[in-house]
Amino acid sequence: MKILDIRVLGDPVLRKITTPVEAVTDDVRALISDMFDTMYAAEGIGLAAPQVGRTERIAVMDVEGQKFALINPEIIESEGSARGEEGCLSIPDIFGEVPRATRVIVRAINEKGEQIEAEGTELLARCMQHEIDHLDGKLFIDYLSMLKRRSALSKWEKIKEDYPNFIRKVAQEIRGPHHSEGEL
Ligand code: K1U
Ligand code: ZN
Repeated sequence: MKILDIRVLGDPVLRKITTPVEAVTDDVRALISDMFDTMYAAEGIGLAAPQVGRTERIAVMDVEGQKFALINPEIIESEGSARGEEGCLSIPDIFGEVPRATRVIVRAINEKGEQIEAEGTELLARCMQHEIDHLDGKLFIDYLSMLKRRSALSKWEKIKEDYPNFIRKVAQEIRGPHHSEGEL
């Protein structure tokens, strides 16, 4: 189990466009495993590689038990639109309403190197879009109106002092599919 540092708003890595993964190697699988550990420790429902300082096109998510590691994901179908509140592990304590498609189909490669098509609706669809945005250097605050974005950024100016060098250290907690509550 390895918990990685999370990069927060202001770290240039969050604005980089990621590089497609050419082969699903043991190193890629190790990164995916560390990303899941980090996501569970941070109590998130998703995590993208730039959030842990990496530039590979990889995201993980676990939304109500629907768990995916998506390598080189792309949205191939989307429908509907709904506004919903989002947060981001890289912008702690800031929230905002973002319009997203309510159903998407994502084509990706899984940890075994197989091509998959995953359907997401509601929160899973939202999470898939949020994570794929991270892989394109986009953050949920980019969707806010100028007024709301300004207010979010001015709040962030104070909060960011808690994260020297744009690094968020995540405390190790036991959570996730392999551990039951109360287990040490
Ligand atoms: O990528 C990330 O920063 C993770 C982020 C993903 C996300 C949050 C909300 C909507 C869509 C995608 C989080 O997991 S932040 C944690 C969080 O806000 C949350 C946790 C449980 C249920 C719903 C949201
Ligand atoms: Zn995020």
